[in-house]
Amino acid sequence: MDRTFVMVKPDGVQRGLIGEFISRFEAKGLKLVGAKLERLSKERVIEQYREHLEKPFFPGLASYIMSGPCFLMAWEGKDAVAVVRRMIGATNPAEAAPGSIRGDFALDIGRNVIHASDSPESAARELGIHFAPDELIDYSRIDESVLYE
Ligand code: IDP
Repeated sequence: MDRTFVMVKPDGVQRGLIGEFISRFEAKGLKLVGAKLERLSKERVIEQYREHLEKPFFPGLASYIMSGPCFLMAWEGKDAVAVVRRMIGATNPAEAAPGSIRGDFALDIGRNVIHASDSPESAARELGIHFAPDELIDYSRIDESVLYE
């Protein structure tokens, strides 16, 4: 089973969309193994988005992510990293497929409501940035016996 890091960005929190997004992942069959509401420090934003540090949009991205609380989650399931990336849709909401989260709930690349890790390596790195090991919970969900072959 994969684990992936997902974060409702401040615009998603302010717009009251946390529950909607959680419902989609739960309905898919993914298992929530960690969650918390937090304001990210500048250091944490730099670590999270270190590949974009030199990009012209980085200052705007950093102030957006620090503009209010984020809702941080860890989700587990078969191919969870790839599945969640498809569920959130393309980075630019204008190009995100209808039915995806960004396709259904956002318009602007600079306010795209949600983040999810883009590879298993990023997922491991990002979960390590945002969660202590004891904040990720191992447990079975009752429906696992019917979800998987
Ligand atoms: P991702 O979030 O789909 O993985 P990345 O290319 O890793 O996309 O970009 C990280 C975040 O940086 C995006 O989700 C978006 O919030 C922001 N971003 C990326 N490109 C732009 C841009 O051209 N203008 C403003 N913000 C951008």
